[in-house]
Amino acid sequence: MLKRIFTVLIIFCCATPAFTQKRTTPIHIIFDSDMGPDYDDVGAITILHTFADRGEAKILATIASTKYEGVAGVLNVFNTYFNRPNIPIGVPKGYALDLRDFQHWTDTLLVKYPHQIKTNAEAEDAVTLYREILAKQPDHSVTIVTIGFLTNLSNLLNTGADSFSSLSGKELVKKKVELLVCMGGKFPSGYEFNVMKDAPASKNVYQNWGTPVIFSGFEIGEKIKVGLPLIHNDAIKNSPVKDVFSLSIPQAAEDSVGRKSWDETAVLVALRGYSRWYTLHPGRIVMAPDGSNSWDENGTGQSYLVEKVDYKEVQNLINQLIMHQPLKIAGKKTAAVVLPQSNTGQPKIGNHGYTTARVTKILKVRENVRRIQARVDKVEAQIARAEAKN
Ligand SMILES: [Ca+2]
Repeated sequence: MLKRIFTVLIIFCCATPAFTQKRTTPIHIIFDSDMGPDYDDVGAITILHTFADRGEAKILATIASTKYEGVAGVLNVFNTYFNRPNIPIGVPKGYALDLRDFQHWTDTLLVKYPHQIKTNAEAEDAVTLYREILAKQPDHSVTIVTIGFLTNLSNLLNTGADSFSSLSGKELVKKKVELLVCMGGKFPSGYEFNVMKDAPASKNVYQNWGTPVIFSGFEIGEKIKVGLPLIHNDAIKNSPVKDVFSLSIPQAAEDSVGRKSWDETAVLVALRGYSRWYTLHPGRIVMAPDGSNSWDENGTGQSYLVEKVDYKEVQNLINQLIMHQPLKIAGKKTAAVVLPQSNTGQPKIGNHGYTTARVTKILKVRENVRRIQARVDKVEAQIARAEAKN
């Protein structure tokens, strides 16, 4: 029992500062997401930027744990929409899953919203980016929130010294990271998507991660359903966040009262702490070879969230947070590209009429237009130089 109390105290004191009050110093955070198969990641990245706009978070990087072509662009769409187009983006360059959404919100966003990073090749290697960023941070200062597969974090642990740091991956994590918040696992036991899709990576991380870990388990986000206030809010226009929920909610009967909020809860706890809404159950996760997990009550260093208040309190809060809109920047143009309208007045995108092939074709046309414009700019510059000489 003493060990359990000690573990709770260690996690509470070291890993979760200023939980219920607005922070005066921002949390330095790395966001690691499988931005694509599900769309709770979209709610999560919105909450991330919401707290950054409030001065409570400094986003060090947004990193993908899936590698379908376009995922770097999708992350860049959200970072650009929230006026942070230069946040570093990482994508796994080695083995990784490449799961994509069935609702076609990712390709819709890439057609409709501005993004400087067009291809995954333009993004940095996820693990290299982790090492580069962690090496520069003060000791024990970084929070990592992972809401996808554990692929990158496992690869990070397996790295050796490089030009960024003489430390191994394990040493670098232990020295620089304060807390890992993981949307993964089902507690006290069960199967969960993020954990089992890359089970060897999950096992490596859970066994070898050298800082406190808080799990937001499947059971936490499952009952919190969000997005209806967002999609019915007429004041929100040209928003990629609203577009994703508007496109996706009608495509699944189970989403009719809102999408489940697994990823949003993890980001919320990473940035505002757990103690207002949850208690911590200490121990350590145990992985089975089939990707399922259980919980070692005698383990140390890790905890999973246990509901403390009515889940609707968190649901209401997340519903509010995901309606956050970018801070107004003087002179900034409207974010979205105007698309042709159908007879019903709905944009002809995603499930409103465009197939993937159609979207791909539009992307190609847009790229051709960009190239032609670049040539025109070049010729105009040559003419201007020639005129200046004369
Ligand atoms: Ca996710």
